[in-house]
Formats: sequence, C-alpha cells, structure tokens
Amino acid sequence: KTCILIGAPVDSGKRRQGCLMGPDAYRVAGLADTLTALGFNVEDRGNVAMGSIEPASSDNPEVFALGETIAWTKSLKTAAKDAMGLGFPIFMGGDHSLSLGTVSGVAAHAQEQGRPQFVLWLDAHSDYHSPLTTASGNLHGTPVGYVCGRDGFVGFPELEAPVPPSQVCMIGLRSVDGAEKAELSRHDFILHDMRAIDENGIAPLLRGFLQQVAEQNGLLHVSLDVDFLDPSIAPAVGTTVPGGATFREGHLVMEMLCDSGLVSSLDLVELNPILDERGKTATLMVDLVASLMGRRVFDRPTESFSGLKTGP
Ligand code: DIR
Ligand code: MN
Ligand code: MN
Ligand code: MN
Repeated sequence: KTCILIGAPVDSGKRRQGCLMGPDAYRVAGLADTLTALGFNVEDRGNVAMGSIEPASSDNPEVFALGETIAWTKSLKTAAKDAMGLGFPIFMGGDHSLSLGTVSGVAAHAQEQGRPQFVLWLDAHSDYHSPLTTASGNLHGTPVGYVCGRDGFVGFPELEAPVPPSQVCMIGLRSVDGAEKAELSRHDFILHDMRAIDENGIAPLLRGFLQQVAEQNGLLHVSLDVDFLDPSIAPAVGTTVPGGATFREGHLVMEMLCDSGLVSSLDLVELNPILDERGKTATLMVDLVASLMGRRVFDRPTESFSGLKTGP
C-alpha cells in the first residue's frame, strides 16, 4: 500500500508565522522512514505550491490574508482529490486553514465514489467560524465551517460535496468561541469536549463514531491539530490550551483508528517548529502517525468494523 506525503506549508491562516516549516520538520523527524519501516511504499511529492493570488476582500475588516488562503484552498483541493485515487494521503501542514482545501478535496472524491465522507476533528478548537463570524480574523478557525457549507466564504471554490455535520466528530474540545458554540448547537455535530473524555475515557467516544462510519461504509478523514494534545507534551503550536489529550490518549486514538481500518486520509496541522523543544512535538506527531499506520506492541483481536485494514 502507498502513502503519499504532501507538504502544505500554509501559514496564511493566522498572524503568528512558522507553520510553513512544518512539512520539513516532519521530514527531518523521519516520517517517510517510519512509514517505510511499517511496510508502506512511500512517495513524498514535495510541497504543494500556493497558486496565484487574486484580489479578495471581506466585509469583516479583521480577516487576515484572505487571498492567500483562497489560493491555498484551490491548489490543495486539487492535490487532495488527485492523491485520493493513488494511495493514502498524509497532508503535512501548515496551519489548519489547509483543511479548507484537503477536506473539500477528499469529500469531492468520496462523492465521486458514491460514499459518505466522515471527518474526525482532533482539536482543542471547533474551527466552525466563517470569514464573517471570526473575531480574530484568523482563517485557521474556519475549515469546518467551509467544508460543512456555511455561508460567508466568498471567493473560495464552490463546494460540490458539503460534509453533513452529523458526519463530523470533534474530540478534545476546550476552547470554543461563544458565536461558534451557538452555531454548532444548531446542527447535529458529534461533539466531545475534554470533560467527556475525563468522565468516559476516550475509547468509547471514538468507538461510537467509528461504528457509525463502518455502518454507512464511509470514508474517514482525520484532521489532527497539534493543540489536541496537552501543551506539556506538544508545545510547538501557537494556540496552546491547557488540559489537552495525554500521550496515551493520543496514541490510543491512533491505535483504535488503525484497528478500524476506516481511515482514508490524514492532516497534520498547526505544528510551528520555531516553538518546538528540540523536535519534541514533531517527533510525537510522527510517532502518532506510526500508531495510526500500524505500529503496536501486541496485536489485539480486531474490532468488528467492516472496513479494510489501514496497516499493511
Ligand atoms: C480561534 C482559534 N477559535 C479563532 N482557532 C484555532 O481564532 O477563531 N483552531 N486555533 O485550531
Ligand atoms: Mn484547528
Ligand atoms: Mn486548535
Ligand atoms: Mn444542519
């Protein structure tokens, strides 16, 4: 099986710069070799180019780098759609605004296949703003809004395959803006905040969602924001929020996703290498990918999901 590494050095989604170094940090931390050791054929396609910026403006004066994010969305959507036919794409970010392109691209592919697209959003934040509702103006807070078809994305590529909120599961939430919270509650997203993890354990929350994906023969895109993890283990992100997922919670999620055989594409987002401590966060992210792709201590009896195995 082939893993396709696609660098997405997107830094337009917020004011603090540095995520453009993310793809190279994953390369230096050994992502390709790690996947090769797990038995995959690995193709690193290098970095996607942003594409040409056209003049763009928003009614919200706070919006930052709109033209750039539109240009990235166009080029990454095409890259994502194309890669889906060729193997398992891993999008090495770049900030979370890259997911406007990757998720809309994989969803367009799923629609062509006649299969429902599901999304697992591992993040402290819900990223459900639109360019009109964001108070920070940082478009990395908008990808879920875009892929679920919210209004206000003027100038962005038309969305042919909006993802229904009922097919989006968010785990790790602990920083949701007031306006986002009100809008989220008007839809049927599957939302698990940190308290839900504390009270139930992360495994049953994820298992319930995976069962739903399997029952509907869905494709599953995983979007892993570094700030899903606790800042003590993953400091290299501009928007740290205390009280995040532990080392073992992170790995357990990845191991369960691997066992499910349901995952078809992955974003690694918000790594800012200039904030890292000697590659600690980049290395953890690579190890989490290893768990997702089949690294394990002992095998477990397979869970009763219907999909194909992710691992080789
Ligand atoms: C915040 C930050 N909700 C905003 N979003 C982040 O600016 O809209 N998402 N960091 O991961
Ligand atoms: Mn995010
Ligand atoms: Mn976040
Ligand atoms: Mn709805």
